Parts: sequence; C-alpha cells; structure tokens
Amino acid sequence: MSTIKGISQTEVAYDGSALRVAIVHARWNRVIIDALVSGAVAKLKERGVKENNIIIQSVPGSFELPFACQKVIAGSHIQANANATDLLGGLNLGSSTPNPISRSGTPALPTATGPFDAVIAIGVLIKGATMHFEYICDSVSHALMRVQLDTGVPVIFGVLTALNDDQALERAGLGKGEDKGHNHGEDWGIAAIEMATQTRRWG
Ligand code: DLZ
Repeated sequence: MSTIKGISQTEVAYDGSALRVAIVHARWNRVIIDALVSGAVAKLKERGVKENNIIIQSVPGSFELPFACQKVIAGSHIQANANATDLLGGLNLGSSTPNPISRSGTPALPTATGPFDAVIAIGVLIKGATMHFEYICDSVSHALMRVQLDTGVPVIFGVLTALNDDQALERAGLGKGEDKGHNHGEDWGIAAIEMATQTRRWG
C-alpha cells in the first residue's frame, strides 16, 4: 500500500566510499537495537562505506547517547566496543575483512579513532508507567541536536520514542503482523551518508 509518510529518495545516490561513520547505540531493548543497527550498517555498506570505517560504540541507555556522541566526535575515547564486522558477525553481510575483535575476547587496540564524517545515535525508548520516558526523550533529543550544532559533525537522530513495544518493533522491521514494518535504521544509514557528504561540501 502506498503512503505519503516517510522519507523520499534523493535524486543523487551519494557515494560513501570515502566516509567514516560512527554508530553509538544504547543497550536498552536490545533486540530492537540490534535490528536497527544492522539496518543502518547494511545501508552504509550498500552505499560504499568500508567496513573498517564503520565504528560501533555501545552505551548503557539512551540517556548516555549525547555524551558518548560528543566524546566520540572529539576523539577522546580510547577505543570503541566493536566494528561492524563484530556486531554483525553472525549475519555475514558479505565482508571478506577479518574480524579483529571476538565477541568474548579482548578488543584489539586501537579500534576506533576519529575524525568521523557523521555519527548515528541509536536508542529505543518505550513509554512506561512514570514520567521517565518524557524526561529522557526530551533531554536526549535536545542534547543530540546540540552536539551536532556545537561540533559541526552531523548526528543522525536514531532514537525511537515509542508508546508501546509493538510501535518500536514495527519501526525496526520486527512487527508481529504480516507486515513487519519498516526498519528505520536503514533510513538513518542513508541520512548519515547524505549529511556527511553535504557537510564536506558546505565546509
Ligand atoms: C532507566 C531506563 C528506562 C526506564 N527505560 C529506558 C528505555 O526505554 N530506553 C533506554 O534507552 N534507556 C532506558 N533507561 C536507561 C536510561 O537511558 C539510562 O541509561 C539510565 O537512566 C542511567 O543514566
């Protein structure tokens, strides 16, 4: 069924082959997070971003995303948790790059240093019984906006703010019905490439 909602494609297929992208993701609601991160990575790679230039850093929850994004952009972190090969180890998206990090083992040093052309912040916030959801949604969205404006590095807003589990699952392509929904992580990957490319042009 056609819909008027959602992002429209650009006329230009942006080339990501020279770009370096960091994904910073929360670990709350992990099944949904993993699907979203996989979707973003798949699109980055489809548009030419090299696997070694996709760096994945996890943080406890969405509230930690802005601080971590700022630190990752500043390059003040020592090492990231994983690269794309590690996270997607079981999925094999077609890479021949050897995995420098094992899931259980000690990460190879160093795995991630800046600069990054774009950062994708991924979190899944699901409303509970208290006001917690509202406070985190509000502060995280404002802070992520501030990080990109302060640093000049585009930060893609990959934070689902869902009223229930089903809303979040559908937006990660994991819906329970016949229509599994759309994985918004894919859109975030494409948005990162467009914004990174344009930022290089804008200077
Ligand atoms: C505490 C909390 C709650 C209740 N819910 C979520 C959530 O739905 N999604 C999410 O990403 N994080 C949640 N958190 C954790 C907070 O984001 C944060 O990690 C903690 O409050 C510690 O600062």
